[in-house]
Amino acid sequence: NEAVLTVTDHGGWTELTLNRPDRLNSFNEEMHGALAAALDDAADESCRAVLLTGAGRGFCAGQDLSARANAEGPLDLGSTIEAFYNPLIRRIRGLNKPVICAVNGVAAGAGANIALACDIVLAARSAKFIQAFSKIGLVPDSGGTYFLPRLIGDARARALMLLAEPLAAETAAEWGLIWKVIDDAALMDEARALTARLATQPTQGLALTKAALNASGGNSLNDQLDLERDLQREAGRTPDYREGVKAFMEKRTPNFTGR
Ligand code: T3D
Repeated sequence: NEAVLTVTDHGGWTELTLNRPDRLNSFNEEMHGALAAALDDAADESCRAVLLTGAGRGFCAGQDLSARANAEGPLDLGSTIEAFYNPLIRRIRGLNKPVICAVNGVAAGAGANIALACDIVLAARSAKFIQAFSKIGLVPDSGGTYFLPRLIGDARARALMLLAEPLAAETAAEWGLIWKVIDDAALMDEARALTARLATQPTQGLALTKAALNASGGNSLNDQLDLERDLQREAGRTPDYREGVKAFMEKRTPNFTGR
């Protein structure tokens, strides 16, 4: 019985691979549980960056619908959102280090929005993003209605969500939905190199930057300026900030410890 999530410790950073390839890595409760536990483990300071990807030809097709199809009587999907998807998005956004997503193939439903919750999204040239929810009568979840209009504007977000048409990776990058498109064969090498590089950076400063950006969506400029002040105060107290300035003055590469 193969693990539904593969966790690889690369020494300083962790690679998490959704591993239900014959179901396009769609989520069942077991995979939710494994991913939640792995993200909680990744909060440890020994891990300084996380890479999330999928096994096989897809990234993630959202909720595994086979369990839903056999259900008798009305389902309370609100309770599964509350129990699984919302905590997952909060874990990714709240993790105190960068989360990189390598979208290796189709990302549909919650799978698309889980990718968008990550800090830096790379996608294979062949990948597609599908807000599949409307096709089965559901509402986009996992933060999609928050992230999508902010990333690409309301007009594009609305059409994607109402039509459920696939968005090609290249268009996604042109529109600012994701960071970069990479040739399929090079995706994982590039994603790993990027994650490994981030794991050598001033982790606390990156975590505080992430906190500032997370808050930006709902803050006024005044509130955001106050927050930047508070976070900068914290960043200024870190050993990595000291090291960064010292290395700059000494014209050498800084040796950050993540503290
Ligand atoms: O229920 C709740 O808790 C509420 C939460 C909701 C969150 C959600 O994510 S709702 C949205 C759920 N996801 C979808 O609606 C997407 C369903 N999948 C697709 O539309 C297509 O599979 C794709 C467009 C993603 C890919 O199409 P294609 O043609 O490349 O592959 P395929 O042939 O459709 O899929 C390959 C296999 O994976 C296939 O199984 P088979 O025929 O080989 O035995 C297919 O049934 C299976 N699969 C794909 N997605 C799912 C799935 N099985 C279960 N659940 C899936 N979501």
